[in-house]
Formats: sequence, C-alpha cells, structure tokens
Amino acid sequence: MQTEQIFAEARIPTETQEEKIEKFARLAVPTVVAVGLGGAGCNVVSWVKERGIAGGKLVAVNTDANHLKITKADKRILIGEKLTRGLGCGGYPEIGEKALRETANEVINEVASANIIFLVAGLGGGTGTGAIIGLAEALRDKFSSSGLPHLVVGVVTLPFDVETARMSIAKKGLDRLKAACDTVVVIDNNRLVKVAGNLPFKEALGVANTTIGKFVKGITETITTASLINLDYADLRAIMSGAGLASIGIGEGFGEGRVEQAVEKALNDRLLDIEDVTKARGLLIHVAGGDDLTLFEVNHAAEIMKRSLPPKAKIIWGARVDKELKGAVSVMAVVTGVESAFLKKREKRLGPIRLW
Ligand SMILES: Nc1nc2c(ncn2[C@@H]2O[C@H](COP(=O)(O)OP(=O)(O)OP(=O)(O)O)[C@@H](O)[C@H]2O)c(=O)[nH]1
Ligand SMILES: [Mg+2]
Repeated sequence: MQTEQIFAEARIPTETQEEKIEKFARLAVPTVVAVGLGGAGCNVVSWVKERGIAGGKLVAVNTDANHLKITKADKRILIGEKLTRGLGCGGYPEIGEKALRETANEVINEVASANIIFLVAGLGGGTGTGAIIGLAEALRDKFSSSGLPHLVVGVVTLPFDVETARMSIAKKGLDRLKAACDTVVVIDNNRLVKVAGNLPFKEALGVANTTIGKFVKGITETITTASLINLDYADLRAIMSGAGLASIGIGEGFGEGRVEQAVEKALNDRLLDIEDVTKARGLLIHVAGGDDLTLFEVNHAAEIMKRSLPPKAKIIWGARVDKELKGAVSVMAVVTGVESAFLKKREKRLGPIRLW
C-alpha cells in the first residue's frame, strides 16, 4: 500500500528544470518604479511616460490637482486632499510632508513591492521637498521591518541661483533625504544651465527633465530588459546602498572619436560640483548607442573612465542599443559616495551675516 502511494506521488508532474529556470528568471528581474513628487517630479515622469519605459512603472504624486491632471503616468495620486484641497502647498515643505502622510498608505501600496524605487523631485518648493522626505522615511521604516530586497534612490534638483529663498529649504531637505535614501543623485540646476549653454529658465527646466528622465529610463531598461551588457540589482546595490550623495554627468559623441568625446563630456560636465572625485566610492557607467554600437566601444569607454577614479572604487557598467541614437554614443557617469563642494560653499554663504 505504501509503495503504491509513493509511485502515485511520483506520477504527479513536478516542476521540470526548464520550468524552474523560467520561474526564477522571471522572479530574478528586479521590479522598478519611479515616483515623481511635486511639479518638477511630475514633469519628469511625464517626460519618461511620453517616451515609454520598458519594465518600469511610473507614479505621479502631487497636492496640485490641476498639475496632476496634465501629468502623464501609469498611476496618479492626489495627496493631502483634506489639507490642501487640491490646491498645492504654496512653497511650504511642512505642508507637503503632512499631505504625504495623509495619503501615505495609497502611495506606499503603489511602490513598496518594487525592488528599486526612484524618488524624483525638484527641491526648494513645498510638495516635492516635503513629500519626498515623508515618502523616503516611510519606506525606510517599512523596509527595515519587512526585509524585502530594495534600493531607494532619490533623484533631485537644487534650485537656480535666482531662487535664493528656496536654497535653504532645499539644503535642509537634502540633509534629511540623504539619511532616508540609499543614495541621492543631486543635479544642480545652475551647473545644468552652464553645461547646456546658458539657456533661458524655461528651456533649462526642459533640459533638467530630459537629463533626469534619461537617467531613470536608461538605468531601468538596462536592468529590466535584455541589453548589450546587463546591469543587475546586486551591481547597483554594491555602489548605491548607504552611499550618500551621487553626481551624474551625461555626454554624447558623434563620428570619429565619439567614445572619447562622450566620456570626456560625461566626466567633466558633472551636474554637481564634487569636492574630491578620488574619494568616490563607486562609478556606474552607462553607454547607449545606435545599432552600430560595438562592445569594443563600450569597453573602451569604461577603460578611459576607470583611469580617473581611485583604484578602490567599485565600477559597474551597462550598455544598451537605443535606435533613436543613430550614429551617436551617449555615456552617463554616476559617481557615488561623494561630497559636494557646492553644498559646503552654500552652507558658508548662508551663515551669519555681518553688518559692519
Ligand atoms: N527639473 C525641473 N525642475 C523644476 C521644474 N519646475 C520647477 N523646478 C525646480 O524645482 C523646484 C520646486 O518646484 P516645483 O516642483 O514646481 O514645486 P512643488 O514641489 O510642486 O512645490 P509647491 O508647488 O510649493 O507645492 C523649483 O524651485 C525649481 O528649481 C521642472 O519642470 N523641472
Ligand atoms: Mg507645485
């Protein structure tokens, strides 16, 4: 009787190796979500949504119902409706933070199952600054008890010089955000304007959105879809967990010597002034090119970059073909674990004012 039972059980079809591989391969692709908070964050999410993002979900969060109405995303969430009645925060981050807390469960339900979470905002206003901090802290608390594999990456801009009053809001916000995220990629709008060739305010915002959008889309797709060289979750974690601030640079090159051109621009036109690049903890190099991109070029880009970093720094790279980039090569360099000279200088400038 017992032997019969054993044979009967053996006849029950169990998972084959092929099925197992298929199942684990599916589970092993990390899930990515990008959340835009406040006006700037939502504009970046719209930029990415318009171009499409393979394998990533886009969530837009705002207190401003009118702005949310014109935002393109997979999911839009109006936060703090009792507090702000859909009218925005008028520049007060305390209100942005309370608004996030009012609707925190809804936002967390949308994002917390992802392995990699990008939180995008322009620091200096009310909703973005307050809500990105509120969300990053809520996620940190949630993950510390769940043990789920995750990486929370803040991606923020610093205000333009003309927005003097907003700078101290941004600076305070960044300090708290840094403590709650694994890494915060900081883009200084002022550097961006210079790099992009002294553009008028509105166009500079467009360039900022394009830069952040390319970063989120590029990293996400290299992780979630088959690429020339894949990035994986463990790679990213190695350079981004507990890494503090990160700076990003993007360069494009065309024709002969395009790789050298692109690398040079990505390294020199950094969008955050770094104090000492030789102290960096890690470097992520992302290379994208048209159908003609070769592995030789990708390797070459990585080799040139390696030379400018300390030998201890961990370097990871990914590469993908982007059909829109006909004949061009685009290189993105993300340097993690850095200090910002610019932010330190700012601290000094905001210190006590002498009247005599
Ligand atoms: N990258 C980028 N930055 C922007 C954009 N709009 C504004 N900013 C920057 O982001 C900062 C915050 O602006 P918003 O995002 O509009 O502010 P908010 O978070 O919606 O805050 P409230 O409107 O006060 O609730 C500004 O001071 C600008 O420096 C944008 O479209 N793109
Ligand atoms: Mg707003």
